[in-house]
Amino acid sequence: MAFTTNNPLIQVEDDRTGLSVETLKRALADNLFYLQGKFPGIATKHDCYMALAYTIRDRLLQRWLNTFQTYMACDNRVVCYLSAEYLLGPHLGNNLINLELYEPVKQAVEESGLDLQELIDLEEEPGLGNGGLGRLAACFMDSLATLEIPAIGYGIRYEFGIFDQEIKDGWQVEITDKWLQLGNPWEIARPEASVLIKFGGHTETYADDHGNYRVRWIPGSLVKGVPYDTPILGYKVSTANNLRLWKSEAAESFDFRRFNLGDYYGAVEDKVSSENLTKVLYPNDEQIKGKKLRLAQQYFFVSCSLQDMIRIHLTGNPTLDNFHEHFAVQLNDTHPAIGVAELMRLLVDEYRFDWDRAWQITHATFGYTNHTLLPEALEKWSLSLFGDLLPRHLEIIYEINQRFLDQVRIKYPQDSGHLAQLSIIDEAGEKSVRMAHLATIGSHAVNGVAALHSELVKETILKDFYEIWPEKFSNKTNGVTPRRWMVLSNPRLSQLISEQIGDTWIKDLDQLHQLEPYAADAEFRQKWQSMKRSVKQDLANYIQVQNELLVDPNSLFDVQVKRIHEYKRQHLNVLHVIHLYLQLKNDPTLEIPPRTFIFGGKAAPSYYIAKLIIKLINAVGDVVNHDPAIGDRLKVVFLDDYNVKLGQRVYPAADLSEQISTAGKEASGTGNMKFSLNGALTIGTLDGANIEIREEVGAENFFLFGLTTPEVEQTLAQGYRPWDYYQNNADLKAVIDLINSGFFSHGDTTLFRPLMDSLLGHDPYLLMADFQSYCDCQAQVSKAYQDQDNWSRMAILNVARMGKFSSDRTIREYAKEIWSINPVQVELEDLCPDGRCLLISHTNGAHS
Ligand code: NBG
Repeated sequence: MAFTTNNPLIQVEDDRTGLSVETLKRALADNLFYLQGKFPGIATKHDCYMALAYTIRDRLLQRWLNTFQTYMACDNRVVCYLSAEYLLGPHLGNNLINLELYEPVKQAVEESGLDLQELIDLEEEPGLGNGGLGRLAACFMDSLATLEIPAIGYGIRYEFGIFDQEIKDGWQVEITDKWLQLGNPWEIARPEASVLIKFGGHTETYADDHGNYRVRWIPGSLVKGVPYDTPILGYKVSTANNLRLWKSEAAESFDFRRFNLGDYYGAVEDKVSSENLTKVLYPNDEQIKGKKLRLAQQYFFVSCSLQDMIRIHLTGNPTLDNFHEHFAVQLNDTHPAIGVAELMRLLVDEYRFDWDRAWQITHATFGYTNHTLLPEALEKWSLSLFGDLLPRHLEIIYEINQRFLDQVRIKYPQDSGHLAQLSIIDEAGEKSVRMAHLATIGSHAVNGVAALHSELVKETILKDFYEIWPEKFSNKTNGVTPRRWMVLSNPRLSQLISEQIGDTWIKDLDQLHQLEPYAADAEFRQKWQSMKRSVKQDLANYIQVQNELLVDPNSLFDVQVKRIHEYKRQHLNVLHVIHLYLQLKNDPTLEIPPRTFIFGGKAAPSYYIAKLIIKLINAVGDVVNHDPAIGDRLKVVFLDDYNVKLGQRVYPAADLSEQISTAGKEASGTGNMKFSLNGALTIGTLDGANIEIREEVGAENFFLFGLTTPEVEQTLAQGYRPWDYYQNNADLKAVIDLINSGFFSHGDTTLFRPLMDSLLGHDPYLLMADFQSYCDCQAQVSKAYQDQDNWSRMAILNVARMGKFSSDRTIREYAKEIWSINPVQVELEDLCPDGRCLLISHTNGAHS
């Protein structure tokens, strides 16, 4: 943006918006001085990162405010994505890509004597999520903005995100994640938009002015929700949507009444307990039963968000009667499902709607996405805990349930079995509220996240609901954003692709199809191989520094990075490593390509078996990596603290992607997509989105093994006996016996017993049943890797055929089929026409 000074010959760029290298350099120095309070001589690298981040944020603000303005001016629908988790990853690099500013900024930074990559690497990522679910929310925010769809992301501003992982003596150690310690330049607090949230207490009935029966909630305590906003910019568009995360604070920063009574500590305690609400993200796979704080977090952010939507709605509408026309609210799993009861409460108690109209509005507003079938992950809250925290919501849920079950009775007059199956209240054992039932009943649309998973949702956990409302159910296969997961993380690959087919694929991933013919082009395959080699060298360098281990970039990089969980079967991978190790020990002349096994992932702090799997990986690595008879033929690496940043290093360098969950257990997976989009081949089961990936890339370019979902069910139903597999398979027996002998644990024969006993005893995830098929398939992988030319041909075909898995495609489907929402173009217009703040020119006319 340029404005003219008194001298019409001189064009001066505004320091806060200008895009030339000179202006960027000036802005950097300016921000270092005025925002960080430093000059180059005393500034730390982190100060320089902050100055650069503010420089980029300044260039986002115009778009962000234009986006607000545009949405206020038009009465288009807005989608509100409610998610307890956003695993965003660092902002700086991504914003440079989306603003198309990478090159000029790189130059400006270099000319200022700094290194752009070094500054990018300094950013502490906001780890406000556990894994796939939170990362999906982040990819969705990127796609929503890129597709110019009006959207607000709502969530929680955890002070401590997912813990940092260190590996000590092979064990996981958790360190608190202090991501806010050095400040967060990407957010702006909006205390003026704070809201109050009630908890506990009791309810009373009364008759209103018209003699109607009403309920009033007298809370036991109040907490204030303060919004912190972060712009989420789309790629090559002016749309910057808002991510609004709520922080809890004491309603009064000090309880003066108590203070005056001399109860100083009581007053402080209130403040502390209010602030605790958004202190920490709960790791998943953790028993959440009885964790009242978790339910309080969920209610807190959902109520803040709904109140915020209502405020926005009422600025342009006289009543809430058309709320559902203005907002489509998507529930990311059941974590925000309390929203159904909360919107009913707001409409009925606070805005005095009659029940039926309130229900129509609520039902038309919500959509619910299910992300897991694992019984232990399905949220249930005991009635007593629920009633203590949210007494009014419990009454509302009873009323919703009553009315719903009345309909069920009419449909199935003879059958009380259905009532118990469908009820929101689970009467078996300690009575509890089933959040998935509340979400399903309160939403007009319910979806799973991959084709198989959506079918299983209909056949298993929500079967009885599907019978009543088949039209409510659909599938929306997950996707990932190519901006972060290709352009940003793999510039070498992206450049190679763009040289061949132009760069339209970045916004229209189906264009990757144009690469297909090049798979048959020997010259292109050569280029591909040398590109891959240098990407692998980068990771090898990282491993050398981090793990003090030399790995050969020509070896097959066999990678499994994801949360550690028994159903994901990292231990099946380890069994194969040991099997290969034994093979090589027994026959040193064996011709197999050298492999580097790379693992990464966090285990929930209280999930003992998952932590033992980490220990096993490291213990096997310790032996294998130092066995001179093995040399460079096998290496095992555990990368600590797997997060978005590390993912960006790892996916590009993989040759083989391990997607080996027990069939039927992984709802979708999204890592599987990132690998394949970066040219790794997959070894996988017919689970989650693997099935669709295989369909797209072709069965001949995918390494398939293992039981199918129906075979898994059948095997278990027939009385599965893992011990028999152990007894009857000499290779498997040798592997298990070696672990049990203490070979990997300095002679300690008890260390890995719990894990081995579980495998031989009941093996709920059928490792024993899938072992042989997995090893056979891995042998095919080894064979295929020996033909490098053909391997690269398959890799190119993988990339060329992965267009379906862009989150842009996923979001288009949600927008059309669930949200009925259209894009709105944001025009970049100058809010400060003379290049200075309007307020100044209005008040003193200094810039006429
Ligand atoms: C996870 C599934 C993954 C899926 C992501 C995103 C939860 C509850 N579910 O398979 O395990 O890819 O959600 O949909 O975290």
